[in-house]
Amino acid sequence: MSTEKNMIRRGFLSQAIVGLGLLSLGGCSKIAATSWGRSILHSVEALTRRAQRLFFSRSALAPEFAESDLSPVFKANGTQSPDDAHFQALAANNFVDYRLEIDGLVERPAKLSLPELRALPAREQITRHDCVEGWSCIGKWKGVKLGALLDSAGLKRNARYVVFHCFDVLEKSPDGTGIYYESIDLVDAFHPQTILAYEMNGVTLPLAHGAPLRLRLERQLGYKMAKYIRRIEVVESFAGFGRGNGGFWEDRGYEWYAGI
Ligand SMILES: Nc1nc2c(c(=O)[nH]1)N[C@H]1C(S)=C(S)[C@@H](COP(=O)(O)O)O[C@H]1N2
Ligand SMILES: [Mo]
Repeated sequence: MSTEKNMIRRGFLSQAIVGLGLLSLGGCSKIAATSWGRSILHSVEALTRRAQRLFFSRSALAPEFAESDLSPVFKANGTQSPDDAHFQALAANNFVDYRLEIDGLVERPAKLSLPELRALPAREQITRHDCVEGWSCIGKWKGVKLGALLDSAGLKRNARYVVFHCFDVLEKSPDGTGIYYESIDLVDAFHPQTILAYEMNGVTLPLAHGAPLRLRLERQLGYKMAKYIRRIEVVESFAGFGRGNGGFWEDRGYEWYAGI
Protein backbone atom coordinates (compact mmCIF):
# COMPACT_ATOMS: atom_id res chain seq x y z
CA MET A 1 0.00 0.00 0.00
CA SER A 2 2.78 2.45 0.88
CA THR A 3 4.57 1.86 -2.45
CA GLU A 4 1.25 2.53 -4.14
CA LYS A 5 0.91 5.84 -2.29
CA ASN A 6 4.46 6.68 -3.29
CA MET A 7 3.62 6.00 -6.88
CA ILE A 8 0.58 8.23 -6.74
CA ARG A 9 2.68 10.92 -5.07
CA ARG A 10 5.37 10.47 -7.68
CA GLY A 11 2.71 10.78 -10.39
CA PHE A 12 1.50 14.08 -8.96
CA LEU A 13 5.03 15.31 -8.41
CA SER A 14 6.10 14.58 -11.94
CA GLN A 15 2.92 16.18 -13.29
CA ALA A 16 3.67 19.27 -11.23
CA ILE A 17 7.25 19.34 -12.51
CA VAL A 18 6.07 18.92 -16.10
CA GLY A 19 3.62 21.76 -15.46
CA LEU A 20 6.36 23.97 -14.02
CA GLY A 21 8.62 23.12 -16.92
CA LEU A 22 5.93 24.08 -19.43
CA LEU A 23 5.07 27.24 -17.50
CA SER A 24 8.64 28.43 -17.39
CA LEU A 25 9.15 27.56 -21.04
CA GLY A 26 6.07 29.63 -21.90
CA GLY A 27 7.51 33.15 -22.04
CA CYS A 28 11.15 32.28 -22.12
CA SER A 29 12.72 33.92 -25.10
CA LYS A 30 14.31 36.69 -23.00
CA ILE A 31 15.60 34.41 -20.25
CA ALA A 32 17.21 32.14 -22.84
CA ALA A 33 19.24 35.05 -24.15
CA THR A 34 21.39 35.21 -20.99
CA SER A 35 23.89 32.50 -20.06
CA TRP A 36 22.42 31.91 -16.56
CA GLY A 37 19.02 31.77 -18.23
CA ARG A 38 20.23 29.06 -20.57
CA SER A 39 21.60 26.95 -17.74
CA ILE A 40 18.32 27.28 -15.83
CA LEU A 41 16.43 26.27 -18.93
CA HIS A 42 18.71 23.28 -19.44
CA SER A 43 18.17 22.05 -15.92
CA VAL A 44 14.39 22.57 -16.26
CA GLU A 45 14.45 20.58 -19.49
CA ALA A 46 16.43 17.81 -17.83
CA LEU A 47 13.91 17.76 -14.97
CA THR A 48 11.01 17.71 -17.42
CA ARG A 49 12.54 14.79 -19.28
CA ARG A 50 13.06 12.89 -16.03
CA ALA A 51 9.54 13.72 -14.91
CA GLN A 52 8.09 12.55 -18.20
CA ARG A 53 9.98 9.28 -17.96
CA LEU A 54 8.57 8.76 -14.48
CA PHE A 55 5.12 9.88 -15.48
CA PHE A 56 4.89 7.71 -18.56
CA SER A 57 6.64 4.73 -16.96
CA ARG A 58 4.98 1.35 -17.00
CA SER A 59 4.35 1.56 -13.25
CA ALA A 60 2.19 4.71 -13.40
CA LEU A 61 -1.37 4.17 -12.26
CA ALA A 62 -4.35 4.41 -14.59
CA PRO A 63 -6.84 7.14 -13.58
CA GLU A 64 -9.42 6.13 -10.99
CA PHE A 65 -12.92 7.56 -10.77
CA ALA A 66 -15.73 8.16 -8.28
CA GLU A 67 -18.92 6.11 -7.74
CA SER A 68 -20.82 8.96 -9.43
CA ASP A 69 -18.83 8.32 -12.63
CA LEU A 70 -19.97 4.67 -12.99
CA SER A 71 -21.55 3.95 -16.37
CA PRO A 72 -25.28 3.21 -15.95
CA VAL A 73 -24.86 0.29 -18.34
CA PHE A 74 -21.52 -1.45 -18.84
CA LYS A 75 -21.41 -2.99 -22.31
CA ALA A 76 -20.57 -6.70 -22.47
CA ASN A 77 -18.39 -7.70 -25.41
CA GLY A 78 -17.05 -10.87 -27.04
CA THR A 79 -18.15 -14.08 -25.36
CA GLN A 80 -20.98 -13.60 -22.88
CA SER A 81 -21.51 -17.20 -21.80
CA PRO A 82 -18.97 -19.87 -22.81
CA ASP A 83 -20.52 -22.96 -24.48
CA ASP A 84 -18.03 -25.33 -22.87
CA ALA A 85 -19.93 -28.11 -21.04
CA HIS A 86 -17.56 -28.15 -18.05
CA PHE A 87 -17.94 -24.39 -17.70
CA GLN A 88 -21.74 -24.57 -17.92
CA ALA A 89 -21.80 -27.25 -15.20
CA LEU A 90 -19.60 -25.10 -12.94
CA ALA A 91 -21.79 -22.05 -13.57
CA ALA A 92 -24.98 -24.01 -12.84
CA ASN A 93 -23.59 -24.78 -9.39
CA ASN A 94 -22.52 -21.19 -8.60
CA PHE A 95 -18.86 -22.04 -9.29
CA VAL A 96 -18.48 -23.86 -5.94
CA ASP A 97 -16.40 -26.50 -7.75
CA TYR A 98 -14.36 -23.95 -9.70
CA ARG A 99 -10.60 -24.09 -9.16
CA LEU A 100 -8.16 -21.64 -10.70
CA GLU A 101 -5.11 -23.55 -11.82
CA ILE A 102 -1.70 -21.90 -11.47
CA ASP A 103 1.22 -23.74 -12.95
CA GLY A 104 4.15 -23.50 -15.33
CA LEU A 105 7.31 -21.82 -14.00
CA VAL A 106 6.19 -21.65 -10.37
CA GLU A 107 7.62 -23.32 -7.25
CA ARG A 108 4.19 -24.25 -5.86
CA PRO A 109 1.56 -25.07 -8.51
CA ALA A 110 -1.92 -24.67 -7.04
CA LYS A 111 -5.63 -25.12 -7.63
CA LEU A 112 -7.53 -22.38 -5.80
CA SER A 113 -11.23 -22.16 -5.01
CA LEU A 114 -13.06 -18.83 -5.04
CA PRO A 115 -13.09 -18.59 -1.20
CA GLU A 116 -9.33 -19.21 -1.24
CA LEU A 117 -8.87 -16.47 -3.86
CA ARG A 118 -11.06 -14.09 -1.82
CA ALA A 119 -8.81 -14.67 1.21
CA LEU A 120 -5.75 -13.28 -0.64
CA PRO A 121 -4.80 -9.55 -0.74
CA ALA A 122 -7.45 -7.71 -2.75
CA ARG A 123 -7.87 -4.33 -4.40
CA GLU A 124 -10.94 -2.36 -5.46
CA GLN A 125 -10.81 0.25 -8.21
CA ILE A 126 -13.10 2.33 -10.39
CA THR A 127 -11.56 2.55 -13.84
CA ARG A 128 -12.39 3.17 -17.47
CA HIS A 129 -12.45 0.24 -19.87
CA ASP A 130 -11.47 1.15 -23.44
CA CYS A 131 -12.35 -1.29 -26.21
CA VAL A 132 -10.43 -1.14 -29.47
CA GLU A 133 -13.83 -0.95 -31.21
CA GLY A 134 -14.16 2.62 -29.92
CA TRP A 135 -16.38 2.46 -26.83
CA SER A 136 -15.53 3.04 -23.17
CA CYS A 137 -17.33 2.28 -19.89
CA ILE A 138 -16.49 3.04 -16.27
CA GLY A 139 -16.88 0.20 -13.79
CA LYS A 140 -15.88 -0.79 -10.26
CA TRP A 141 -13.81 -3.95 -9.90
CA LYS A 142 -12.65 -5.93 -6.91
CA GLY A 143 -10.28 -8.86 -7.04
CA VAL A 144 -7.13 -10.56 -5.90
CA LYS A 145 -3.90 -8.78 -6.73
CA LEU A 146 -2.17 -10.86 -9.39
CA GLY A 147 1.24 -9.96 -7.94
CA ALA A 148 0.27 -11.39 -4.54
CA LEU A 149 -1.02 -14.55 -6.18
CA LEU A 150 2.21 -15.00 -8.15
CA ASP A 151 4.26 -14.33 -5.02
CA SER A 152 2.39 -17.03 -3.16
CA ALA A 153 2.99 -19.48 -6.03
CA GLY A 154 6.69 -18.47 -6.14
CA LEU A 155 8.10 -17.60 -9.56
CA LYS A 156 11.01 -19.58 -10.95
CA ARG A 157 14.02 -17.60 -12.18
CA ASN A 158 13.23 -17.98 -15.86
CA ALA A 159 9.61 -16.78 -15.52
CA ARG A 160 8.83 -13.94 -17.97
CA TYR A 161 5.17 -13.99 -19.00
CA VAL A 162 1.80 -14.96 -17.59
CA VAL A 163 -0.57 -16.75 -19.97
CA PHE A 164 -4.30 -16.74 -19.22
CA HIS A 165 -6.24 -19.72 -20.55
CA CYS A 166 -9.99 -19.12 -20.88
CA PHE A 167 -13.02 -21.39 -21.05
CA ASP A 168 -14.49 -19.93 -24.26
CA VAL A 169 -13.93 -20.80 -27.90
CA LEU A 170 -14.46 -17.56 -29.81
CA GLU A 171 -13.77 -19.00 -33.23
CA LYS A 172 -14.43 -22.55 -34.33
CA SER A 173 -11.11 -23.69 -35.76
CA PRO A 174 -10.16 -27.36 -36.01
CA ASP A 175 -6.57 -26.78 -34.80
CA GLY A 176 -7.75 -25.41 -31.44
CA THR A 177 -6.45 -21.86 -32.06
CA GLY A 178 -9.92 -20.37 -31.55
CA ILE A 179 -9.78 -20.69 -27.75
CA TYR A 180 -9.50 -17.28 -26.06
CA TYR A 181 -6.17 -16.71 -24.35
CA GLU A 182 -3.99 -13.77 -23.46
CA SER A 183 -0.52 -13.03 -22.10
CA ILE A 184 1.18 -10.21 -20.21
CA ASP A 185 4.71 -9.65 -18.92
CA LEU A 186 5.78 -9.53 -15.29
CA VAL A 187 5.88 -5.70 -15.18
CA ASP A 188 2.15 -5.64 -15.88
CA ALA A 189 1.47 -8.70 -13.74
CA PHE A 190 2.93 -6.92 -10.68
CA HIS A 191 1.36 -3.52 -11.46
CA PRO A 192 -0.72 -2.56 -8.37
CA GLN A 193 -3.95 -2.22 -10.40
CA THR A 194 -3.60 -5.63 -12.05
CA ILE A 195 -6.20 -7.83 -10.41
CA LEU A 196 -8.21 -10.96 -11.06
CA ALA A 197 -11.69 -9.58 -10.48
CA TYR A 198 -14.45 -11.61 -8.85
CA GLU A 199 -16.71 -8.60 -8.21
CA MET A 200 -18.05 -5.86 -10.46
CA ASN A 201 -19.97 -2.78 -9.28
CA GLY A 202 -20.31 -4.27 -5.80
CA VAL A 203 -21.80 -7.64 -6.79
CA THR A 204 -20.40 -11.05 -7.77
CA LEU A 205 -18.90 -10.79 -11.26
CA PRO A 206 -21.78 -11.34 -13.72
CA LEU A 207 -21.57 -14.12 -16.31
CA ALA A 208 -21.50 -11.71 -19.27
CA HIS A 209 -18.46 -9.95 -17.81
CA GLY A 210 -16.33 -13.05 -17.28
CA ALA A 211 -17.49 -14.97 -14.19
CA PRO A 212 -16.08 -16.35 -12.07
CA LEU A 213 -12.73 -14.57 -12.64
CA ARG A 214 -11.48 -12.02 -15.18
CA LEU A 215 -8.34 -9.99 -15.59
CA ARG A 216 -8.33 -6.21 -15.04
CA LEU A 217 -5.22 -4.67 -16.59
CA GLU A 218 -5.95 -0.99 -16.44
CA ARG A 219 -3.11 0.36 -18.62
CA GLN A 220 -4.11 -1.64 -21.70
CA LEU A 221 -7.07 -2.08 -24.06
CA GLY A 222 -10.07 -4.29 -23.34
CA TYR A 223 -9.09 -7.32 -25.38
CA LYS A 224 -6.10 -7.94 -23.08
CA MET A 225 -8.46 -8.47 -20.14
CA ALA A 226 -9.19 -12.18 -20.36
CA LYS A 227 -12.62 -13.20 -19.04
CA TYR A 228 -13.62 -16.73 -17.88
CA ILE A 229 -10.08 -17.56 -16.71
CA ARG A 230 -9.55 -21.29 -16.29
CA ARG A 231 -5.80 -21.50 -15.82
CA ILE A 232 -2.79 -19.25 -15.33
CA GLU A 233 0.44 -20.54 -16.76
CA VAL A 234 3.78 -18.84 -16.09
CA VAL A 235 6.13 -19.19 -19.04
CA GLU A 236 9.44 -18.06 -20.47
CA SER A 237 7.98 -17.46 -23.95
CA PHE A 238 4.45 -17.37 -25.37
CA ALA A 239 5.64 -18.61 -28.76
CA GLY A 240 4.05 -22.05 -28.30
CA PHE A 241 0.47 -20.87 -27.65
CA GLY A 242 -2.28 -20.38 -30.20
CA ARG A 243 -0.63 -19.09 -33.35
CA GLY A 244 2.31 -17.72 -31.36
CA ASN A 245 1.50 -14.01 -31.01
CA GLY A 246 0.48 -13.98 -27.36
CA GLY A 247 -3.30 -13.82 -27.55
CA PHE A 248 -6.48 -14.61 -29.47
CA TRP A 249 -6.72 -11.13 -31.01
CA GLU A 250 -2.96 -10.79 -31.39
CA ASP A 251 -3.10 -13.96 -33.51
CA ARG A 252 -5.56 -12.01 -35.71
CA GLY A 253 -3.40 -8.93 -36.17
CA TYR A 254 -3.80 -6.85 -32.99
CA GLU A 255 -0.86 -5.46 -31.01
CA TRP A 256 0.50 -7.60 -28.15
CA TYR A 257 1.23 -4.48 -26.08
CA ALA A 258 -2.04 -2.54 -26.26
CA GLY A 259 -1.01 0.32 -23.95
CA ILE A 260 -3.34 3.26 -23.36
N1 LIG B 1 -12.45 -14.96 -22.57
C1 LIG B 1 -12.69 -13.81 -23.22
N2 LIG B 1 -12.16 -12.68 -22.73
C2 LIG B 1 -12.41 -11.49 -23.36
C3 LIG B 1 -13.18 -11.42 -24.54
C4 LIG B 1 -13.75 -12.63 -25.01
O1 LIG B 1 -14.47 -12.67 -26.02
N3 LIG B 1 -13.48 -13.81 -24.33
N4 LIG B 1 -13.38 -10.19 -25.16
C5 LIG B 1 -12.43 -9.12 -24.85
C6 LIG B 1 -12.84 -7.80 -25.29
S1 LIG B 1 -12.58 -7.38 -26.92
C7 LIG B 1 -13.30 -6.85 -24.42
S2 LIG B 1 -13.64 -5.26 -24.90
C8 LIG B 1 -13.59 -7.21 -23.03
C9 LIG B 1 -15.06 -7.01 -22.77
O2 LIG B 1 -15.31 -7.13 -21.40
P1 LIG B 1 -16.81 -6.90 -20.92
O3 LIG B 1 -17.65 -7.97 -21.54
O4 LIG B 1 -16.77 -6.95 -19.43
O5 LIG B 1 -17.20 -5.55 -21.45
O6 LIG B 1 -13.26 -8.54 -22.69
C10 LIG B 1 -12.14 -9.06 -23.36
N5 LIG B 1 -11.87 -10.37 -22.82
MO1 LIG C 1 -12.66 -5.08 -26.97
